[in-house]
Amino acid sequence: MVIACTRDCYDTCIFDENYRPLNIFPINGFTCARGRADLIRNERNRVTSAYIDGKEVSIDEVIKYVARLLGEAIKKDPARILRTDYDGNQGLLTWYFPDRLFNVIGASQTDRSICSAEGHAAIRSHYGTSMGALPEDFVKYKAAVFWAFPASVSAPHIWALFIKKFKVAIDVRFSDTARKSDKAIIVKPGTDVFLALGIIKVLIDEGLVEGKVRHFEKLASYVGKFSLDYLSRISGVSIDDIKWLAEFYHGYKPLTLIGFALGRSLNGGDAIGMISLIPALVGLERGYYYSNSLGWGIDFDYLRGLHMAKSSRVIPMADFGDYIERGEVDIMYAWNENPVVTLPGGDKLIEAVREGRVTLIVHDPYWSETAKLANVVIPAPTFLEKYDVIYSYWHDYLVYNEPIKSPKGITEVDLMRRLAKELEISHPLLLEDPWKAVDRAIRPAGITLEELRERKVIKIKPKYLPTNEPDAFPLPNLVEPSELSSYEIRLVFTSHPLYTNTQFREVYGNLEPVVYTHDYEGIVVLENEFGSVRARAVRDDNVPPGVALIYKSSLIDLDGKPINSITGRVKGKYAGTPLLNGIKVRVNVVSK
Ligand SMILES: Nc1nc2c(c(=O)[nH]1)N[C@H]1C(S)=C(S)[C@@H](COP(=O)(O)OP(=O)(O)OC[C@H]3O[C@@H](n4cnc5c(=O)[nH]c(N)nc54)[C@H](O)[C@@H]3O)O[C@H]1N2
Ligand SMILES: Nc1nc2c(c(=O)[nH]1)N[C@H]1C(S)=C(S)[C@@H](COP(=O)(O)OP(=O)(O)OC[C@H]3O[C@@H](n4cnc5c(=O)[nH]c(N)nc54)[C@H](O)[C@@H]3O)O[C@H]1N2
Ligand code: SF4
Ligand SMILES: [Mo]
Repeated sequence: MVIACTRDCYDTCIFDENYRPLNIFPINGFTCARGRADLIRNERNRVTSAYIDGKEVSIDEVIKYVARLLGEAIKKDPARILRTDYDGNQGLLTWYFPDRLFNVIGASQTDRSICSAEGHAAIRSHYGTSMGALPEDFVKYKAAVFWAFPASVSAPHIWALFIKKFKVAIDVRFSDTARKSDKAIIVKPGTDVFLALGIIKVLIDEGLVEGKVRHFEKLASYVGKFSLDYLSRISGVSIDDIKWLAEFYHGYKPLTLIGFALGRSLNGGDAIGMISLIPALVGLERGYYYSNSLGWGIDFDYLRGLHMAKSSRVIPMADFGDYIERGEVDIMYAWNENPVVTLPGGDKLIEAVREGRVTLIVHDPYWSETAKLANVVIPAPTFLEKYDVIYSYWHDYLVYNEPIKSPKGITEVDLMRRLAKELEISHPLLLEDPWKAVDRAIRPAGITLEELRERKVIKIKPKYLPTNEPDAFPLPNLVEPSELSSYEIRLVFTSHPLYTNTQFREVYGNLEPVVYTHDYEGIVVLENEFGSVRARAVRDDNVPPGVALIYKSSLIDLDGKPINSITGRVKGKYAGTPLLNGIKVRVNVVSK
């Protein structure tokens, strides 16, 4: 029996029945601070009963109540029901399959753009697939470039494979990864595309191109328009360092690892697209890694039932708060996500629920901020308490998870099916056996459910062939970041080693909202056109002037307000990903 950690994490550790990490490549018998604390966490801060307006009720009662709410709303206008979900648990049955109910009733959805969508779309626009190197390929490289990828924190098993190799980190600050690398290149927020173009320019001008990219002539004539001087000035990277990087690429042929966080920055999609071409130019095939999730062939659309039913409306996550504020949503149903904290404009959801404009229904194992706010709370079992099938966005194992703890609450699949029954909806999507659907969804990956149940962990054969025709070679639409006036800084966010997004505070406590900067100290108000939040500024020499760093696990300000009150609205060009990294704010020091 095995169990994979289902959290939103590159590594997807696999454990034995005693919850010891398996000693197989690339898990290699170790885990992180969260993996070590999962059994303890499982007993804390749990939602153990259902609640309606704060009153404890049975699961049967809550199902009847929610079905009635949904039923009335469907009659009025199903598009005014917004279901929202993200990757609190990456299981095929926990995250994907339950979506069928909401597609069948024609509810609204978010565009699920917040994390990796921008880069997937950008890389696919060049290669037709975003599938990159596998862990097995990683170990063949003698060097690596960690580009906006603080992997020593955000992906400990990826980092471990490069401990003894030559590493370059490209970041806007001296991250732990940058400090542990052999060379750190500090770029100005949102200007990586200028740096990438600089590297491409040197490769072309100095005759260092050895490989092919589609439409090479178009690319060459495009980069020919820029002087190295200009690209250096905008990116803040010296001409010497740009040349060094180009020669390093040519000489060392490193693997390029591109962090998701880049997709949430200015010019993010274009930066990822251009960066992904650099390995090809020096003759490396699949010489990059971003996310492999779309390369396994798993039919996520089938699981969600998109072959038969679709949402009536897609709400961009970047505009989440605005839709709520404009009164476009009456009922919000959230699972596997903590949107009060993690979505732009979460403050608008708090206001709307408190004023009775939105009825919030939450299905979660833990008392998240969203669960605490909700009108209706339904307990969910954790990944240690239910059967599921788990894939990784890095390694190539598919895992059959079996419970090692007795369940608290009702699974996502059971809840969806019981709601459908109560609503008297007998759509074939909702009648299909969930395991049959899983079997169908994993067959294109060359695996049957029967085999997986027997062997528990199976390697998937990746599909490198383009899944879509690459578009007409997209060239960047460069946006130069605006100048900072005095008291203005650019906020960036990063992972904390003890938490996954908002998870794990039941073990490691609440993180104070601290903003690490070069210049400020004391209690500060961070303000922009969307509002203001209060945090504690701490001086940090690893953060250059003009930049401010916040851990993405401390997104509640000193007054209990989501820091995401001041993010959003600006969307990425490829997938609409909200601009989070590099947003400009004014700093006002209010006390020491
Ligand atoms: N300002 C700012 N905002 C950000 C980011 C940033 O860098 N800066 N990062 C963004 C990114 S990259 C991401 S991915 C998002 C993450 O945003 P979320 O997905 O909202 O983050 P999590 O904290 O992982 O929340 C997941 C929720 O799922 C619940 N959960 C866990 N397991 C299960 C389960 O089995 N079933 C159910 N029903 N629920 C479960 C957890 O208890 C938790 O409440 O945040 C985004 N928001
Ligand atoms: N321990 C831990 N691991 C995690 C998570 C976690 O919460 N905790 N979250 C998981 C999730 S949901 C995700 S999406 C991934 C995210 O993991 P990564 O994509 O690896 O990145 P982040 O941790 O978000 O950190 C973003 C980095 O980008 C830098 N940065 C910001 N703006 C720019 C820019 O314009 N250019 C460059 N070059 N750098 C920039 C920041 O300084 C920071 O170092 O990690 C996953 N792994
Ligand atoms: S959070 Fe990541 S590194 Fe930690 S146990 Fe889970 S998969 Fe492994
Ligand atoms: Mo993410």
